[in-house]
Amino acid sequence: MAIAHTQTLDYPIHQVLNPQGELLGSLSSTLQQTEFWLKAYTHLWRTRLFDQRAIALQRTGQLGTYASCLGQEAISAAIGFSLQQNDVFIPYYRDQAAQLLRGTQMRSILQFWGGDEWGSFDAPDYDFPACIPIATQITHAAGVATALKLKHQAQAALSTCGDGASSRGDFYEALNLAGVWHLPLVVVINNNQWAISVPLSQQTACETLAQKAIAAGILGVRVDGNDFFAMMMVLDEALERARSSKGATLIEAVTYRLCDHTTADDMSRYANAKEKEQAQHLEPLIRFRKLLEQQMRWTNEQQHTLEQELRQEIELEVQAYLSLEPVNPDDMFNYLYSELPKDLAQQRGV
Ligand SMILES: Cc1ncc(C[n+]2csc(CCOP(=O)(O)OP(=O)(O)O)c2C)c(N)n1
Ligand SMILES: [Mg+2]
Repeated sequence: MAIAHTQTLDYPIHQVLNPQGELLGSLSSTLQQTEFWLKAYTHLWRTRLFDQRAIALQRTGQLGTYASCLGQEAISAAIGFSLQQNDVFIPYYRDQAAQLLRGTQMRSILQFWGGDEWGSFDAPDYDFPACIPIATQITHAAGVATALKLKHQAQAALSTCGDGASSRGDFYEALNLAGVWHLPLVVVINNNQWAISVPLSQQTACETLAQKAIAAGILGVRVDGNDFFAMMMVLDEALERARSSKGATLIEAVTYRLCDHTTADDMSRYANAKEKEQAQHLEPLIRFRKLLEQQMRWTNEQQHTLEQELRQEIELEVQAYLSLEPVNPDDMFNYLYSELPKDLAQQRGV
């Protein structure tokens, strides 16, 4: 008997708002409200302008390093808007949009990237700091989801990671546990097509990342990560499944990293400029603006005012960050050991 070839797995990409700014399907009652559109659009721009400002701070020597979320804002903003207050958010480092919605201040995000770990601790009680080690946060999230399940609480744990992270053992182990223990967990992959300079095609032979859910026995979904509305709809459903004990969901949000990996990278050395240029046309803020122009007669003047107000809001936070007391470099030796090993004691002595 011949073993059948792997079949093609059909995971359509859910889309509600197309790149022309047209709504393709009906929206839930919350998503229909134009006040909500404005709130969401404002937040997407808040995130983008904050991101730009953070890069400018880094380029002028006022921030250590920074991981931009340019082009990927809709994924994280939708997460922030769809989580309930007592859900647990276990983010990674491109989740500025959701973190801000959860209550983290811009000054704290800057403080963290400025090299001061205290910036990580400005999150609501339930949430975790943004995780830098790749994929370890998914195992933590499975642990959180286990605790929520044992306590019989109608809460969900939601964690995020990149496409590269989905090749790590931690990712598969966490998903496996989520399946076998039927955990209230949602994992969102920000598939931005790159893991630093490694393109997705060199990362995995899987046709989609959503299909990685199959082996874990959980639900997998693929969604246009540049479509804020589709993201909201998929997330609402996945979170509701988690909260009502219906099991875990893996969401692959398809997008493109329109920025360098971090400020320590230069993607022009490895990325195809044409591919990036094409991705530019699909990014989330352009299509949202088209929707507002078509449905709400959004004007250039309104856009200008919005950006000006946001810039003022951001500047206050930047000034608050810049006036923080610098950290004591000795702190990196001070809190790891009760008694400092010899070699570290020597280093501190220098
Ligand atoms: C455990 C671990 N290994 C390696 C690294 C170095 N590293 C930082 S980001 C990154 C690529 C991650 O790519 P992806 O998961 O696609 O996320 P993206 O940065 O594209 O959002 C790597 C390998 C790390 N931070 N942690
Ligand atoms: Mg990536």
